[in-house]
Amino acid sequence: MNELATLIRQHAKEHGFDACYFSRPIIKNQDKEALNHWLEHDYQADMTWMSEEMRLERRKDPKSMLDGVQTVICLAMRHTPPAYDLETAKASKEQGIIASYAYGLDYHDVMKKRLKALAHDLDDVLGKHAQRVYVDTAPVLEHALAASAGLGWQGKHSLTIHREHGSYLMLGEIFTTAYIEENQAASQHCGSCTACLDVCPTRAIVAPYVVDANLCISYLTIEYKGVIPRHLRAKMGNHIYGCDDCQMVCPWNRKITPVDDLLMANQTHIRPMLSTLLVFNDDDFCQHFRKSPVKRTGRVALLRNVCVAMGNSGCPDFIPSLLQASKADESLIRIHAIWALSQLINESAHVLQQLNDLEKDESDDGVLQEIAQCRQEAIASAA
Ligand code: B12
Ligand code: SF4
Ligand code: SF4
Repeated sequence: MNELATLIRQHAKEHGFDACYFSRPIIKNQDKEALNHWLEHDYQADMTWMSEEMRLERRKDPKSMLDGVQTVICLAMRHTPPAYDLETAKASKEQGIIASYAYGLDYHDVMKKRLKALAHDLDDVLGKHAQRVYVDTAPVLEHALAASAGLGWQGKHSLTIHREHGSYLMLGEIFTTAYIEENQAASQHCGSCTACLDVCPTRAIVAPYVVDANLCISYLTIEYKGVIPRHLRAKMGNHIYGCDDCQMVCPWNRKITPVDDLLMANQTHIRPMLSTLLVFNDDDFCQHFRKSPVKRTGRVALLRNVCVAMGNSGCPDFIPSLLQASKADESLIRIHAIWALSQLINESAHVLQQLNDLEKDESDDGVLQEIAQCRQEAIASAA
């Protein structure tokens, strides 16, 4: 590697980045075609911004993001890996699972600040040049650029894997008009492994490298704000915010070293008690998840997820708090609380009685529909 690249890497390290690689601002044709294919199948679900023409064109052409851009500096920052193994997490059913990237501060804020500070330092190193920093939300095909830069290859779960650091990483980029010699593109190291495809609870990895967001628990619990499709609820287990399952089984995450987590993992966000979350009002929620990415999802969607996790818990102790939640102001919470109750109450006759009681005071179409479906199921299971 040349002197300039070495110097930039040193600066990147000082700003807390664990990996720093360089690419030309070009997306390969096969990546453009794969993105088209993904959108044609509606794998983006409700994230309609992904198929907006202008944003799509920009995603396929990094040169459209900054006039005269010559180099994309691809950076990665590690975060604390999941603080438990898959079996333990799934077995402690009174607790919810939060994805490890969300244990601490919101990476968008932390990384953007660090990218800007690094970019500022690079002004001295690169001389007169223009630059822009991006993390996550911009129309940038981050995996494809990271792979071209040699930062890591795209695993079959679709995430970027660094040979040494694994995949518990967040990605960010600095686009610059300065020319920095590019690294060699990353090579593939998944081999014949299919562990991530096999473990995915909802079979969201519909083919190697292709994730259907409609089925992905990460999408359902974070991005999606509607009623969780009934056939997916039981498969969500106790995941209440995001999902790391496909990364937890990956052999490339087995040997990672301890991380100096700049997102500052917060112990109270690691597998919180479901019963504590379900009674959160707006103030409790905002205070508890201040500066956390969970805040972006909002209280109502989080409580929806908590109800689903309670429904999957097999713990009848949750019934009183779910009965309370089935009278919440928000119909989204009521719908999922009613479903959860129907999963936890053993006797069909008792379920039917609760449903009749709830129906009396209900006027929302969505909730009435849920009651009708739960009733049908209770009758079928009694027969
Ligand atoms: C939309 C989005 C999602 C969606 C869709 C995910 C997806 N796989 O597309 C949802 C909400 C489901 C999601 C979930 C998660 N996300 Co997300 N997400 C994004 C976002 C904003 C865009 C991704 C995108 O463009 N998808 C569209 C598809 C078509 O793109 P793609 O997956 O890169 O597709 C490529 C492959 O299909 C490939 N391909 C197709 N066929 C073949 C064949 C071969 C042989 C090869 C090699 C490649 C290949 O070509 C395509 C184009 O390059 C990026 C940030 C960004 N701006 O890029 C973050 C990002 C990918 N997410 C991230 C994270 C952390 C997650 C979660 C782990 C969070 C969690 N713990 O819950 C999960 C993981 C779920 C998963 N297995 O993907 C990180 C990933 C970090 C890393 N190590 O890679 C990113 C990069 C954000 C960031 N800045 O750090 N995410
Ligand atoms: S994040 Fe979870 S649901 Fe999504 S692809 Fe990975 S294992 Fe499947
Ligand atoms: S689990 Fe196996 S197939 Fe999936 S990304 Fe890791 S190495 Fe590749």
